[in-house]
Amino acid sequence: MFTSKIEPQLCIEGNKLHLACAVYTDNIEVKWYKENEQLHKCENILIRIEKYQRMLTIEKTTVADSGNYYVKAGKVEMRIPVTVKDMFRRPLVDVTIMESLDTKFEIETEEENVHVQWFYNGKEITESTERRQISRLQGRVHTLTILQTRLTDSGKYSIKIRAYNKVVELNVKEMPETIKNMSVYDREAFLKAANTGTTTRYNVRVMIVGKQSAGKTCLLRRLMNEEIDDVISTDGINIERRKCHIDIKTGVWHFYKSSQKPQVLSVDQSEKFADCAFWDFAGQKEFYATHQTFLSANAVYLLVVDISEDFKSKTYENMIEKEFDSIGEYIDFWLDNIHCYCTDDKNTPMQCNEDGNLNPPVIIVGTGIDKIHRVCLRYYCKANR
Ligand SMILES: Nc1nc2c(ncn2[C@@H]2O[C@H](COP(=O)(O)OP(=O)(O)OP(=O)(O)O)[C@@H](O)[C@H]2O)c(=O)[nH]1
Ligand SMILES: [Mg+2]
Repeated sequence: MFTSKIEPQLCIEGNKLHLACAVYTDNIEVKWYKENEQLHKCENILIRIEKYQRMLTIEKTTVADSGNYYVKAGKVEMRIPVTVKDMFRRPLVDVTIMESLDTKFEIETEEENVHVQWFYNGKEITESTERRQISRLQGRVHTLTILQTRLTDSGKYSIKIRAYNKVVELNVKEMPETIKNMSVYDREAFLKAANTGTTTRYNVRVMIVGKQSAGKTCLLRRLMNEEIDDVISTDGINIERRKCHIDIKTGVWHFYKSSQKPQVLSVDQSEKFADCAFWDFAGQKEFYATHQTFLSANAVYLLVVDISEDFKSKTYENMIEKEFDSIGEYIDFWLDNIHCYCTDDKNTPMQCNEDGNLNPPVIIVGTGIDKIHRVCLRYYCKANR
């Protein structure tokens, strides 16, 4: 009966499905079936005869049109498996969002490079504007992004691909009072974190430790380009924040002048710069017991040592109940202390850094060089080489 075969069909919803076969003579009547149900001509179905050709067309397919189709001529039949795939791998869905956040409508189509049209309340969005951006990624992913969504952006958004049309709702909610009342900086940070799902912050802690009157506070003041005339003995710990930022890429340290206010990094800057905080510890032995609590491995240490000091005879009275034979022994005492307390820290990423040196890094800073006579200094340098 049939002189041609119809191959299994695969199409994407919204597209036309066209089945055609040829019969032996032009007076053969054929009937079309989907599973057991006969198909008749209607708005969406076209059945045509052209001499030996017998044709069935479904104008606009849906996923529900998938199944086994049959074309029958008398007792002879031919089976045609048909699969109609969903237009979207990822469909368009309704969105509820807080004002000021970015709204993103995103779909992934089964077909590559299809022509997609976006509509807002029935009106086509023909091109990207500053706040409303249309884009196509990798040929299949199509997005409509509304930056800093406003309450007035609420409404019906639709996407049209050929005859296929899908409408979704955008519901923009007012910003809660608690967020409105935040500082500009905090609100910006909150919105950025809410938009991206993450936020990155870099913090560096520099701990300045050493014996009483070693010159810790003076060193910090000098680093900050500040005067040292009015320096008094530190009581507990003095923390200086937001006066120094470190460029993450270049590693360059930027200090702000004492006359400048502490600098708060903007949200964008905080991903490029680390806020460096200096912890200036008091050197009196009475504070040592509490200092341990603050010694963290996630820090850089500046161990300040007055190199003009006579460690053999003087340190014993001022420091803890320990005598030192040399400045080297005194420095070892501090290094042991720092590394001993810090290795207990569960947040320590590693005990040694890339150079194999113990973490945290300790930089020894010698003060009081001006108190040593030139001749002694030469001798001193030779002896400690
Ligand atoms: N000659 C000289 N004096 C210094 C030097 N560094 C600091 N001083 C003096 O030493 C004294 C103590 O300095 P600070 O910076 O307060 O010492 P500190 O280590 O912070 O002392 P505490 O806070 O009590 O632990 C001050 O009078 C400073 O002027 C230095 O390199 N040479
Ligand atoms: Mg001090």
